[in-house]
Amino acid sequence: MEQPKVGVVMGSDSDFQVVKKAIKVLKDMDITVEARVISAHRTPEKAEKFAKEARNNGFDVIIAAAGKAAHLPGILAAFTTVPVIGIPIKSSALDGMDALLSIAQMPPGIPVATVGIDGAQNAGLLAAQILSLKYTEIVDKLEDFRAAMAAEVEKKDAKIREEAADI
Ligand code: RP5
Repeated sequence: MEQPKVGVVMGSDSDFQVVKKAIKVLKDMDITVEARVISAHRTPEKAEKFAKEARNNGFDVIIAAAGKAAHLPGILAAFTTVPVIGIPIKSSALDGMDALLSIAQMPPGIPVATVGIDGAQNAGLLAAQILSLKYTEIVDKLEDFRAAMAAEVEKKDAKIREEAADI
């Protein structure tokens, strides 16, 4: 039976602390993750090979994280029609704005779905939502995630109402 599988590629191991949040959300939903360090600039041939083989290697979605002149998501997207989600990493003097614009401002024809700066959890969730079209067992997991999130907000609401009443 086919398994949902996401490639989580980062430009450097220094991106890993942020990228972990995408991996966690995917693993919590029983989605197979292959995590890799591949640099668009330092190992361009490897980036090309990974992207060209992605569909045959069973990847349904690719998440690509990079900081600074963040060309990794765009380069991967150029070599595959598997959907690519880019995570701009806050790793430079420009606080991630450089990466955000490098990832979001793709030319027409080669889209990269871009989440916010360091928005790794949303990248994982968006990948899961895309996968849920093909693997419908993920739908319940997405709904459970949202219900848990709403329950947290309800708790916070009750707490703040109590605290505000005491001021
Ligand atoms: C980017 O440059 C990487 O994605 C990382 O965010 C940043 C710094 O890389 P290192 O110098 O820490 O390897 O390519």
